[in-house]
Amino acid sequence: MAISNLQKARAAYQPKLPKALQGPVKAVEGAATQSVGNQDEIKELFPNTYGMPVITFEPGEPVALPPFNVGIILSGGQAPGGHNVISGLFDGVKSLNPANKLYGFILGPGGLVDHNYMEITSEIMDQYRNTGGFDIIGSGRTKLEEEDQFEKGIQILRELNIKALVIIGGDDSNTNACVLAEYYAAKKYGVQVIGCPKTIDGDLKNEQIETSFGFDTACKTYSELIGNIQRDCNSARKYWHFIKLMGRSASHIALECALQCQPNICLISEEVEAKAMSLDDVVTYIAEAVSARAKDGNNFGTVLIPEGIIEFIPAIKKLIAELNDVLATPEAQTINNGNEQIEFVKQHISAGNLTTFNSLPADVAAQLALDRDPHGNVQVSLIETEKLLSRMVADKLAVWKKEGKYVGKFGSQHHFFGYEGRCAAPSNYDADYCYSLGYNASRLIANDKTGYMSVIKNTTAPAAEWIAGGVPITMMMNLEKRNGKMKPVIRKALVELDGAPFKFFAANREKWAKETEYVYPGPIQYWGPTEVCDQTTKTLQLEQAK
Ligand code: FBP
Repeated sequence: MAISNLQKARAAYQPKLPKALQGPVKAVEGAATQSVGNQDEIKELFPNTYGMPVITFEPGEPVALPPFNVGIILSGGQAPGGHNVISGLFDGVKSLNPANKLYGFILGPGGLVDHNYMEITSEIMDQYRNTGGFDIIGSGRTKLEEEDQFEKGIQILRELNIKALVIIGGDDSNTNACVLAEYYAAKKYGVQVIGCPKTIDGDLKNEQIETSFGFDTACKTYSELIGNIQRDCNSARKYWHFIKLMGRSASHIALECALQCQPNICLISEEVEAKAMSLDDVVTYIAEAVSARAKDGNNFGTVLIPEGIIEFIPAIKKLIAELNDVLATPEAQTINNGNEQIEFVKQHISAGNLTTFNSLPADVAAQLALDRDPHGNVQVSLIETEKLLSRMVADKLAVWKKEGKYVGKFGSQHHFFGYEGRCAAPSNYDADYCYSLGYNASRLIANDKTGYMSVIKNTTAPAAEWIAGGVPITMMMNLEKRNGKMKPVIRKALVELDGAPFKFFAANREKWAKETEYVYPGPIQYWGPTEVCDQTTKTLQLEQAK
């Protein structure tokens, strides 16, 4: 494989580990846990894995273990640092016994079901250390939820003599990991399942999980690009740039990029919902800021748009909820033509929702009525909200111009940053965090844990002071409607409007809207002063500020 000089230099980087993981460990158990919601129902659904204690690792005595094998799956969207979770796990299992083997299932959970796997040897592993991407074994979005899939899985796990399976994924994939752990525990199959918190979206976090990996690097990559655009914008002074940012539901990415770049406008979906804003309210909000800047002669600016915003506009949210139910009916499942599907939903939704549906531009309405991803989510990355909003803002400004209320010139450019950041080479933070998550997973396995997520805490401190351990996945669950049925799922962490990151943004945004106070963060740095290279996200820093 041909590699760049940066990749060569990066391959030599030895990620840092928390002190507790630098030698043999002992597992210290906390109190019994409860799920975040629907406790009776979750307890009944997960009788073997409910209520387990939080685990913290502390330095312990060496224990000789017989050799064992481990399987690993990368699930869902790519996130920077996935290869480091695997290298941490690889080094962790080898440190317990050099005869231990690590098998990777190819192209996501489907690889387990289809028995498609490879052994990850040290020669293979060394080519991927500290690199971005998931290409070592690939990823996929197959949903693991049927008994038949679990049974096919156990066949290959037994054949390869695998003691534990590590699933690296977001909230949906870790929900599946939890269901699989329970199933194997109930059947007494003797295979453990451990989860790892991944997603650039940053929405798999809670009291126990500080951040999902990849969020740091992805936001820094987008912020570099936004900063470059802002510099262009401030140089040419002729365009408004509408920049959509990934993050299927939560607006963590948009908020973090706003904190880093100080754009003129950043929409936060959670606020749009809380204020019950309509699409027209959102458009008016942007148009007013454009108009105010035009009065100062500034016919340029930046608008950050979280990709999931459309789902948070209350009327559209209501429409999507009904569309989800309609699309989950057996009758809808038999339709495989886009136009027929749109006609079908139009005939089956309530009058109120039909009015909302018909009021949307045809391309947006069509996307909402088309197929969901395997986890039942609207594929928001396919909806061109940046173009929709700029078109609507232009229309509004044209009306205001006629009325003499707007004096400027409005030219727009559109961008969508998502795939640009998901496979970036991990920042030092993600390189260390991910390696620690993987290494830590090997210790959870060695301690015979199942149904746990690998967690590393206190990560705004130097890596040596990070706290390693495990959290029962059932603790994060509640019941939510998916594909028309109530299902146990991990509760998604949305932006908290009373949280420190949003409050900081809200306290500054009026100034940023009017003035041109752009920050240009520049590219991720790997070598140099620690304040340049090793700082994590502003979100985490604000959340953890004492
Ligand atoms: P995960 O939650 O699986 O990590 O994926 C998140 C994400 O990157 C979203 O930001 C985006 O909406 C979606 O994946 C895009 O999905 P796809 O990779 O299937 O195009």
